[in-house]
Amino acid sequence: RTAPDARLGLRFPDGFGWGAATSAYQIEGAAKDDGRGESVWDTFSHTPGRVRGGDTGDVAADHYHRYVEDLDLMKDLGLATYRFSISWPRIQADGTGAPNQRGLDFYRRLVDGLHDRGIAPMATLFHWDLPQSLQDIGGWESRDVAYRFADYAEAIFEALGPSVPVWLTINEPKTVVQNGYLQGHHAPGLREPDAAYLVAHHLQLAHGLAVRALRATGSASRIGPALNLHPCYPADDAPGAAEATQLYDGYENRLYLDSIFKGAYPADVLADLGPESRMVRGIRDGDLAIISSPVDLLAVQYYTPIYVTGDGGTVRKWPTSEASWQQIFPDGMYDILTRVTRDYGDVPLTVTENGLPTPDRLAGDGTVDDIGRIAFLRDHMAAAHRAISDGVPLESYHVWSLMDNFEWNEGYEQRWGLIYIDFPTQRRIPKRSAHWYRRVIADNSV
Ligand code: GBH
Repeated sequence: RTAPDARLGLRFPDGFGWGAATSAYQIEGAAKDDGRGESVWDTFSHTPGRVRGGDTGDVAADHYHRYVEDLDLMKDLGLATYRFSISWPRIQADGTGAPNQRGLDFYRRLVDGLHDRGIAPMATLFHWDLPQSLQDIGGWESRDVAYRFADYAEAIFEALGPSVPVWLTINEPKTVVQNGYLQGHHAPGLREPDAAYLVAHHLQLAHGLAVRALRATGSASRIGPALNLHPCYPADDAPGAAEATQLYDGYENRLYLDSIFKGAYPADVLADLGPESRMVRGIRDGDLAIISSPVDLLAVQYYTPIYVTGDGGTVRKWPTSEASWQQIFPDGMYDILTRVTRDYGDVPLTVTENGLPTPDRLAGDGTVDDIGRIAFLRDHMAAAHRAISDGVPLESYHVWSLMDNFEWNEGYEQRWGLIYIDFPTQRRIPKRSAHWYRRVIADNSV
């Protein structure tokens, strides 16, 4: 085998769901259309020095206006499932009160357009674009915001409930905690460790309240969390590396998984935070019962492993992509999928994000050759296939991302899409990886 687009001959189970993913702030643009309010990412991206090149999501890939063309591109790829997120400030400009009909109408048109093309919608309720008005009253540090989220979820379920078969609650609570409140690279841009884990608790609470809100409508749709999980490995045999890895895993994975699937936060993490931490003091009787409300599936997002040293630091072992935080390690996909099945039972799994940025260029002949993306996706799909063969109940897989988009603090420089966006003209050009993926989907095999 020489060419990355050569076939491995790995056939997936009949009906396996091949998909692609996006999120509202990263693709929609139309920041002021139809009564949309401001989110923390509008504030953050418009603050000088926060995003590379001063980029913002004001226009992004203009998907809000071009969604019909984008739906046709999805159909052309042969997608079985499309994961997108709903912009809270389009539905409630200030994060509270009666839903904005024009905002709901956009998602109604999108969902209908997916059904018309035989594509199953998978909708995330929250992919980081918190209404700024709610940040002004404390954001996720405020317990009340979890209840505001439940009201928002209820309004969405009432408007769209039955036509969306799979709901995801909160995208990557860990990223809000770590990047929004520890490192400050994401909105709201804070560096407050004590606040960060209280935020984690309130995000988990919000997740559980949304699960209950869906059940209260009597909907037959399924719902679950969307967690970015990191397999953690000791960097070496140094004394303490294994122990440090265990605690690291607690903060990366078990904090979120155990609270949902076991109804308890991991004891080692709670002990490390300490009884006086704002999080531990913020946990009330009954919260864990809400957080562990039974879910129908677990959405896993896998990008990179983490190697932990004896002093609790991290090192790189594998080549990185254009994103310096990402080490390319396909076996990590196998490890994380088999691990969640082993530790949390046979809850159905979906991979809702996996991908990498590549240095894509629009060539003179109008093509985009992203052969590195093909190799990456092929190797990760092969690892997912191996996990399925070993009994993991994986039902679908979504490439991050359907199209190039606003990559948060990195702006538009990193290109993650199967479809190239020429941002000055908003022209869409399926990359070589898109043509490759179309064949994978058609053959149900890599
Ligand atoms: C996902 O996050 C997101 O869900 C998605 O929106 C995003 O576009 C995609 O992956 C690609 O990044 O600035 O060095 O502190 C993946 C987890 C968390 C990885 C934040 C990058 C920032 C690293 N991401 N992290 S740094």
